[in-house]
Amino acid sequence: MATVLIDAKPDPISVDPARTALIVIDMQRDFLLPGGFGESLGNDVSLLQAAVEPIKALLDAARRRQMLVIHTREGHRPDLADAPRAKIERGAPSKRIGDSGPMGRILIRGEPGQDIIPELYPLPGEPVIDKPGKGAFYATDLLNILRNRDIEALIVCGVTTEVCVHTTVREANDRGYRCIVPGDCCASYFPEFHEMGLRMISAQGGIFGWVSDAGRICAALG
Ligand code: C5J
Repeated sequence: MATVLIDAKPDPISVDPARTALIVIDMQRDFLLPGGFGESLGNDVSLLQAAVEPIKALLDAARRRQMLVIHTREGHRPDLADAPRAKIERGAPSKRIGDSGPMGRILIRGEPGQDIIPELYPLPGEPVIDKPGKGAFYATDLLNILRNRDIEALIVCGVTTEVCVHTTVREANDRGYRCIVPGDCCASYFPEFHEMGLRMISAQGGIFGWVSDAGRICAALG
């Protein structure tokens, strides 16, 4: 086992890259580009662009180390059978899940808007998890994939910090995974939620994870 030491808060953390997966959460057009789900909820989607370049660097480093790289996409069946009514009807968006927009039907699997942005597109062989909820473990086969690869630590990044990244890290922590969150590889429509979301993870001795950044993780992975 060749471990590497990643500088992080609250303490440096040692991981074996062969037993560590990089999970990139929901870097989809629907959240990052105008005309998608994020904008339909009244958000300034340009704020999420900050995470793209740091994630690219992290993807390069993880792929060089032949680590398991997993991508997730939030989205629903075209017939909306897996979309709770409470989710579809929540708030008063100008466009709702399933409605037609400039990138196809909003947050529907198979539509251009639901797919991952070209800059961070998965390579062949990298699992893509389609998830109906905010957490990547809910109603997906993520846990099976991690167990079959003997993964014990996760690097979790993507958007948004306080929603799908947080939910996934909390789910993973409860399942026994040590989670490292590179703060600059996450973003939110609410900068203050991003800041507080990261602080929540590493507070209290790392109550449900560690916080680092792309530079430190890439330096450790070499
Ligand atoms: C949201 C997500 N914010 N990917 N989804 O609804 O964080």
